[in-house]
Amino acid sequence: MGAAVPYAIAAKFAFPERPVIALVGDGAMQMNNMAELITVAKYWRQWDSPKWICGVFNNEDLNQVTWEQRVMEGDPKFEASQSILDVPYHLLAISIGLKGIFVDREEDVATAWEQALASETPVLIEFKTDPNVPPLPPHIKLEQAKKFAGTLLQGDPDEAGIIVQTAKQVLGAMLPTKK
Ligand SMILES: Cc1ncc(C[n+]2csc(CCOP(=O)(O)OP(=O)(O)O)c2C)c(N)n1
Ligand SMILES: [Mg+2]
Repeated sequence: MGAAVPYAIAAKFAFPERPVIALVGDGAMQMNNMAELITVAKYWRQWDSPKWICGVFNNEDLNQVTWEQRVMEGDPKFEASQSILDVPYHLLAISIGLKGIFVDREEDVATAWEQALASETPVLIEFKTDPNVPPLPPHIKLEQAKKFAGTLLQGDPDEAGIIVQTAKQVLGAMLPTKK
């Protein structure tokens, strides 16, 4: 965590003519990547191409760890350590002279990337994402399923959303999709 924006800046200095894309969680943004956007604002005009994009996934959660705790330990989400502030990352980008795009609808995702890749200024795209979508691996071990079920039985603060999203994923994997 915290490496994506500094690494993307380093990559751009090494290959300024190439597009560079950093994909960052909101927790990692708050850790230190937000501060490094200021470095982008300071130097981007020196780059041969301005194409530098930061995609931020705003789920207001340290989600990987929240799910590790649910599935590996059987512990419900511990809000005091896991929930994080809803920060308007795209507005921060705009306030320091970068382009900021906010996306909270699936149908706007493709247009946002098209705009970002065509931009003459570095861009931050903020994607509002759902922390209750379970990161289900293709093969679930019995132990993981038991811990997950145990978490729900104990009462997770996000239980309703988790059940809906789990059902969607499981059904989505079984039902035929349009090719
Ligand atoms: C420097 C550092 N501190 C802590 C961790 C442990 N860790 C792994 S994922 C994670 C949460 C990440 O949250 P976020 O960036 O919001 O991404 P999300 O999982 O929500 O997509 C943490 C704390 C880490 N990998 N690196
Ligand atoms: Mg997050």
